[in-house]
Amino acid sequence: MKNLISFSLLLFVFQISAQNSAPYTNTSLVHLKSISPALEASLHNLDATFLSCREHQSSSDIIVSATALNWLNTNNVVFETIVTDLKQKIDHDNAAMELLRSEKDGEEWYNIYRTYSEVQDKLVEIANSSSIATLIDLGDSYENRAIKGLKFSTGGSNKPAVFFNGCQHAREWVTVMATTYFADQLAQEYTSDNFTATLLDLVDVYIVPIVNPDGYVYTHTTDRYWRKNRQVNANSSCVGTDLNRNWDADWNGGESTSTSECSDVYVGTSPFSATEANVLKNYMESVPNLVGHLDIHSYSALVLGPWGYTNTESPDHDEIVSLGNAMNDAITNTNNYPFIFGVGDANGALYLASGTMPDWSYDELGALGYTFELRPNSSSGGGFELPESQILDACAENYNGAMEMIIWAADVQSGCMDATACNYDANATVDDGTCAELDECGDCGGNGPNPGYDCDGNCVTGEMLTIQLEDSYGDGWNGNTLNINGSSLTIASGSSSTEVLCYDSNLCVSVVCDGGTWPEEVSWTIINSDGVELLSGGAPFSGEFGNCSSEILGCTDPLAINYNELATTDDGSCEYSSALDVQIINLPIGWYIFSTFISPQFPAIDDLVSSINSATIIVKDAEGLAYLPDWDFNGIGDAIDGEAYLIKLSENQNLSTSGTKIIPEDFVINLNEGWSLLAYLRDSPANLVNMLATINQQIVIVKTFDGTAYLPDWDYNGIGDMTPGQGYQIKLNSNVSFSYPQN
Ligand code: 0X9
Ligand code: ZN
Repeated sequence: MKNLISFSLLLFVFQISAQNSAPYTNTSLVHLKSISPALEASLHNLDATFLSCREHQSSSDIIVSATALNWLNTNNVVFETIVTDLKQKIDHDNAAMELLRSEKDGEEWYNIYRTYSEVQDKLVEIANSSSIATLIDLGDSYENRAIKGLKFSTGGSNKPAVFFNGCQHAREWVTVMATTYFADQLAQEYTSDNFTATLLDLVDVYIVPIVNPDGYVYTHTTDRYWRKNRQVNANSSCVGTDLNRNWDADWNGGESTSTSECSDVYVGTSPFSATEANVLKNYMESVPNLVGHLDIHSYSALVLGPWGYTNTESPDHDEIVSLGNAMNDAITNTNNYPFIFGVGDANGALYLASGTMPDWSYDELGALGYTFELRPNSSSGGGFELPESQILDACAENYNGAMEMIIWAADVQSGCMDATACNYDANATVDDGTCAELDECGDCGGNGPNPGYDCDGNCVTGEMLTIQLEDSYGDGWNGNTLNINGSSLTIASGSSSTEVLCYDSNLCVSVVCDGGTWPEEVSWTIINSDGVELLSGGAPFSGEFGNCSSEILGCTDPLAINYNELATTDDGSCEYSSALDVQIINLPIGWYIFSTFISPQFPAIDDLVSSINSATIIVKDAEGLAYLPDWDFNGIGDAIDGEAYLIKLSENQNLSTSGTKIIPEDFVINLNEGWSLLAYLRDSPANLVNMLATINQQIVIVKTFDGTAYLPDWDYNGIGDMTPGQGYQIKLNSNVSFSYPQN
């Protein structure tokens, strides 16, 4: 409740301070499966904002007003609504992040998206904590904010250098987190990881998380989906230049560009007319021996090599493809989140673009210039608002991809250098920590055969699964895969496919389905050889079937004497006692002290009194520990044989206890000096003086629940007989051990 109150309070406070959702009042985010040039033009006329850059020709993520939404409906355009109320979603995300903003220790810093000023603080913190990181100030933005970064260098000259930057596009928040994380990790691993230390001794690394600070601040304060910088345009009320169209590489070349100041891809008045592009250009030109550049964007899950303005292959094509694939594999293998590598329009995965930054670093500086488009791959995966829970995944993917560029620049042969390992690489000059051993099937680094199979791929269990895969749109699974028992299944094209797999029904089989676009079209069913459906689902999915609950065998019948309440499967071992001993105890309303001559079959106090639960207010033991049925609280645990208990009832009750009779002459009762509760363990009444004769010298007083007493010093027995079912208070002048006479 407290959290709810503070959450709504924060929502309220934050709405006053941040208005980045305001432009999205009454807008929705929709997803179009196919879009013709005519439809695109109509949507532009309706002021729709296009977001995604992947599969641009065949699909689009678009922000639409209520009017545009109506228009789509009345014109029978097929679309899917991803976010109904975009303003509400942005407000909600903002408020959720505010709750965590003060938590900044270690990886916590990466749990939410951070502001410009938080990132500046982090850069200072990293520089202060690392012997090889220096804070660099590249220059000021149009609105005079510092464009800062970190340089990692161990000194020396003529080393190759690589340059990484995020956030040319203001709304691509995850790129700020990923580049900062990259710097943070390099600083830490320089001291903790030999491989990273070796690389950083060979290569100078520059990292600039926010190259568009004005735009970034604007996405926090005013407009969550702002893309360009915040430079005023002469003769236009529209603000901003697309920094990634303002570089002098096919500048204004017509591929995904516009000369309209109001466009999101406005090229500016000339190359480097945008203050920030000019600051970056000057700094990068001053870096000696720059061999690689990585411009980090989101979203679409792509690795793009030069050129971006033409599909013509560049002179360094082979090397570009080799490094591009290495980076793409490293990213994809991090969390099995598939990225696609390509040059130009990446085989139609997106569009060509003129005037981009990496094409300039390639054409003008001779550095291999790449673009990353980080997670997600689609708007249904969160678009620019990748869920905060995935920030660290995206950071780890970017880290592994970017590391490949450093490895390439270091020009080392990295690999396993342990000659006894199955993946020993005699040419390796740096050990990268990947050394592995042979598994039982002789596979290097493998995990043995999949359950159900032998090493030759034969199905040794003979148990088969049929898996039916469906795609509702009929165009294949668009990169999604169903991973089950070591096999990765998909539909390459068309609407359905059936596969057969071996498995072992004695084991738990995990099932994961994800990894592609259009997950909402995916469905599948897993059926065993008896035709029983074991599991079905869509994408994304994570689950399991088979023998998954850890099974405990035993007797599951509560009436049996060997009942095991932890057992999940009955193994036929239950044993029943032909005649349970039973004692009925008459309990009066109000307080009473009771005891039993039975060792109960179910000794837990709550089980023992379960039949009179509704009338039971409290049960207490001699130490004052309590069982409170109304609170379902048992502080006593099990009733102990030979002990008496206090009980308070709201009405008279008969308590039935069943189990085995205690043999009184064999049962030793130990009582301490002072007050105790005393049980009576015989099955018939008998005079108290006779019953307690063996400890008579040590008794100060014996009392019943209602105050009747036995006082040996006065030779007074007000109690008379001890009665089965009753308990007594007893005060002793020393510790005693005794047993009752036999029944
Ligand atoms: O349009 C861009 O600047 C980039 N996409 S984004 O969604 N982040 O805006 C893509 C640049 C295109 N690059 C190549 N085609 N190589
Ligand atoms: Zn971008």
